[in-house]
Amino acid sequence: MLTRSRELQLRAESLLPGGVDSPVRAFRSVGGDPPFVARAAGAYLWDEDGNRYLDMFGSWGPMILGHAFPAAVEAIQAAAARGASFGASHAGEGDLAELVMQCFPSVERLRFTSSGTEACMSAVRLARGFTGRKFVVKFEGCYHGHSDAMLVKAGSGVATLGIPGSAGIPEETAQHTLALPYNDLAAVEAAFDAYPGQIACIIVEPVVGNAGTIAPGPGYLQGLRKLATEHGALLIVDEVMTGFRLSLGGAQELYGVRPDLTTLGKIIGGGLPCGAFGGRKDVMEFLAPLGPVYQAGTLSGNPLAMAAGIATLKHLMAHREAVYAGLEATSAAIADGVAALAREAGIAMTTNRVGSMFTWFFTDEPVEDFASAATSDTERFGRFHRAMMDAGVWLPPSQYEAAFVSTAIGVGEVEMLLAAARGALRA
Ligand code: KE4
Repeated sequence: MLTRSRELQLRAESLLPGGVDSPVRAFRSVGGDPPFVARAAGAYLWDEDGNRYLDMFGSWGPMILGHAFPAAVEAIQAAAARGASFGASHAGEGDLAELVMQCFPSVERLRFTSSGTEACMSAVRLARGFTGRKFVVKFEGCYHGHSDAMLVKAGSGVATLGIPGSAGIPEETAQHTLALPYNDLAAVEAAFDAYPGQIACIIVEPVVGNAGTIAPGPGYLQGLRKLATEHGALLIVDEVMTGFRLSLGGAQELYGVRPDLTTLGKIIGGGLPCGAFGGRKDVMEFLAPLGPVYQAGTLSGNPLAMAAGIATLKHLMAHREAVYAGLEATSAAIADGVAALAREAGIAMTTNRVGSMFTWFFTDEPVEDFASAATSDTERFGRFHRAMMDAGVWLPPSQYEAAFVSTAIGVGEVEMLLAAARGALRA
């Protein structure tokens, strides 16, 4: 007797490559069939067979307030009743932009997109247009969406599937992307020496989430800032994952670094399709219709996405202290609790956590870049993941992803997760 999820998986595989609309959802690196989600509320997902799971990936970051957050639901419903999309200016764009700029003082102008990929792709094009330079510096294991220039030694699903990059990207494109080791300032200095006056920008995940969680070393982000300024390149901080997550002002607030451009996504749309890029006014005004850099989108600034983002940010801003202190305490209890269980069981585990994003690496090495992340026993991670799923805890289905904690996760959920992990670590 097939489960309903299995039936739906078989149908999906006859319609969508791998049965999914995004590769990481396919559970390829952890094994087993992905359950099909029927509904979600608070800290939980329910699949089509009525099984309940504690959600530890929150739609890959957006659902920081948990699922079906009442204020967001009401805002989306009200906006839908006024029309789903206009393809014309409306007040919601300015309303959300004002909230974003209150959180990110470095953002003097911004533009909304429908995804983080679009935000990063557009920011890189803008940096190239503003500087007149071709080369882009990124870092191994970092993921900035799936635009051609960014899919060089990328993280997330690219690392999960163990593919070097992606087919379909001409060498002529990839050659202008310099992928360097993360947390290595000397490598960046050498790149500027090798390509004097030719590097348009550095784009960086200020806290890496797409190789699993990796924090910047002391002074690393400040070092990137200094090198970019010295060499006339723009610093793009990709806060698609960290924005509104690590603090209301993301990683740039936490680490005190001021980028030239910031990219945003995930939480900014409260679960609806939304991204944004913004920063220095003089740079952003190179964008059409003011300047020569073209960028556009049918659904950019979509009224429903704006409404969901506004409701989400308003709650985060109104309850800032309680939200981030609560996320810190809950995340520490979960991440450190499982780490302690692994120690007791004599299992090699390195735990990297910044705020409410974290990763348990099945390795005994410190994880400070993609090369060290790749020493992890991904087969062991797969066994752990499957056992946790069986126990009703849905972790991100890849060693090279971050787990995310929502404000809907309370003491009861922490206890349930630790009880599940006690057994799952022995799988
Ligand atoms: P999207 O195009 O998926 O909205 O955003 C791309 C992106 C850009 N920058 C960072 C730092 C990101 O983490 C992402 C997307 N993150 C992945 C999860 N690691 C999305 C999940 C997926 O690909 O299905």
